[in-house]
Amino acid sequence: MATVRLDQKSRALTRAIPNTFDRALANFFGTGPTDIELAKQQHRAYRQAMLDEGIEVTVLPSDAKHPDCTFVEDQAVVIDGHVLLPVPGHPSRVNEQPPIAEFITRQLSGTKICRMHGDARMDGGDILRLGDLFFVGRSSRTNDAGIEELRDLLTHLGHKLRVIDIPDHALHLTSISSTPTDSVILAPEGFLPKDAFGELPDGCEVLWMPAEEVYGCNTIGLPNGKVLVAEGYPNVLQAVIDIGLEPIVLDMSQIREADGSLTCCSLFF
Ligand code: CIR
Repeated sequence: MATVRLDQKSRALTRAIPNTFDRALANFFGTGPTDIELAKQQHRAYRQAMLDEGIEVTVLPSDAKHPDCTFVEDQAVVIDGHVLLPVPGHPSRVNEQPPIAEFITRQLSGTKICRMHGDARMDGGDILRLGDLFFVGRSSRTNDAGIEELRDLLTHLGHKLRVIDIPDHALHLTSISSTPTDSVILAPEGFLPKDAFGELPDGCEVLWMPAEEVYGCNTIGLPNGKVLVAEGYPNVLQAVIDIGLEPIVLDMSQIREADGSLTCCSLFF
């Protein structure tokens, strides 16, 4: 989940891989998972890696009617303890949300929950946080009305929002970038213009990776100086080591087949 600072990552919600995972949407990184058992194993290893690093991990049951239900990042936006429930940008994913909304509402009781409405559409995977600066992708899943609803919440919380146009050959902003720390953005060459993120606060930087390592640019930085990275992206691996992080490398091959990256599979709250 890319809407929390490092120090806010103590609890993560995940959702098990359904037996229908081979029918997940797949139009970008993959052509569809072929080995559901392996996907489940990879998902277990992902959860275990977070548990091993002291994150409290909850697993919601899967929902066979929704092959993409594992990708919880898209279904709720949690910012500084406030919750925005987006209308997901793909119709097949709209009804994944109720159990996630119910869980988050229970966990953050007393918090005001905002629900997107009307024509607004957004997938949580289009939001990226760098310290207290936010970016949102305008994509095939996130429209201007959705962006304005996010902006209202961020303005209320005193945060700034910058909009980035996502090219047609990418799904979400977090499919092509991440913030392994609160001062570093990893992004691939050739997907976004070099000035896409605008002028960054002092001490912050974008580390540009080779285009062929686009999938590897999605990482999850943890509060203890470790970082989850996908297996198979040597430049990304070296980049996180060079900024002083200790990588934990995970095989994400079957999850990638469904266009899912590391952050897509969790919701920090
Ligand atoms: C989809 O197309 O919606 C899923 N197959 C993948 C969602 C990945 N989520 C993300 O990038 N946040």
